[in-house]
Amino acid sequence: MKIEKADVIVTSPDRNFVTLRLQTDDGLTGLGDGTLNGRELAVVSYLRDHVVPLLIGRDASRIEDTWQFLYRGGYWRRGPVTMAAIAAVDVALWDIKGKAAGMPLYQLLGGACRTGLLAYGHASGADIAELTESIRRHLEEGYRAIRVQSGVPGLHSVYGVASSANARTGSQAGTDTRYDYEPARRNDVPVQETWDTGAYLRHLPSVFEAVRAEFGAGLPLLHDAHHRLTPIQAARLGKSLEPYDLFWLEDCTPAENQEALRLVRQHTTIPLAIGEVFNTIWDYQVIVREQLIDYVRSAVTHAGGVTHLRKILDYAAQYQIKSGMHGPTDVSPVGMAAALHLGLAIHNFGIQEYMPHSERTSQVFRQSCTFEGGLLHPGERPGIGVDLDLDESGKYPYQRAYLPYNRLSDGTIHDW
Ligand code: KDG
Ligand code: MG
Repeated sequence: MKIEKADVIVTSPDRNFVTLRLQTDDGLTGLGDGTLNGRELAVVSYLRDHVVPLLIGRDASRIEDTWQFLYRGGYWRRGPVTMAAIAAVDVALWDIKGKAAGMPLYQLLGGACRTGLLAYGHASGADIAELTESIRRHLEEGYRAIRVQSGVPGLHSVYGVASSANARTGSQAGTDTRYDYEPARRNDVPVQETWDTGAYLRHLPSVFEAVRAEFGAGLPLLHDAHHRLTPIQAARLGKSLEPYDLFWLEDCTPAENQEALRLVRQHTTIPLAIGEVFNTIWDYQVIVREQLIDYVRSAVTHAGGVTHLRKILDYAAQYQIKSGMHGPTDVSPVGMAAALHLGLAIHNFGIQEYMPHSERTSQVFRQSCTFEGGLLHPGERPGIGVDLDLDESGKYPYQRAYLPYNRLSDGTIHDW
């Protein structure tokens, strides 16, 4: 089972995706996701110029060996570009192995530990009325856990909050516009937003108070602070949100400063999730060992694939830390499928982020996963269960796109 062909496919059905497609000499194909939002072409070059030439002729069944070869052999280890490229190869090889065995990937990983994966959806609103409507709509769609993001009085727009009434009313013209903040905005330069931490800290507790009053005590609620707080601000936020019993507070401090979480932990019992920008087990070494977090946020796509993320999650399991894999729409259906197989097979699954892809994306990537009763399932097809329609993907060329960035009112650039 030798790798005979390797293609890097870039397509933009409402947003950019980077997919590696491997083909073996016995006719099997495998797909891997290497999408890095806003820096996609760096991974394309890494794969096309440096990795693909090494793959041709390799034994497709040797997944761990190929992982180690790409990680150690490259000398320059870690980093989001490298680890997304390695993830793409890793998942494509797992896809091939599943097809060769005639089994869905989760079976190769040990079989299902549960019937489905609890998913959380993204509700948002510029004010409480809009947020309430958005939560209601997600509940109607079957979500049983909700991420709550809110506008802040005095700020024109806030990342994670859908920005227009139109954007909150659902699918139109084949494109799901609910999450208008999420397909990175297509501009030649990134959109600038204004941020005010004080206003945010004063406002947020009243948002959760209103949501709890409306939806009761039982609904799991999550919140993402997008790395914007200092350690002491994060500690204060955690304390002020404790009465509202959050499932987690995500990315409360900048991810580089792992020791910051010690201070947050000293002051609050709010569960902490971090790691969507981490890409190796080394990024988790201190915070897992010292039990400074409760959920690992890395995606299969950004943390070296199924092979490496499984090692991170097994390490975390020794400390009762669970998975909370990153699942925005910039993780492609291929990356998402791999996450669902892994989540089904590990014991320490916690929750899965789930933002449905647009209709166009789903026409390019034919998926077998299901979402029923608030639970995701990757399906029973051999491998990861996703097909790429090459004719469809060819209709959508790459479009330059950037995430927005923040400045304070005095012009200082702030954490994203
Ligand atoms: O590429 C960045 C997005 O994936 C990010 O905005 C999503 O913070 C995010 C989340 O929790 O989904
Ligand atoms: Mg996040």
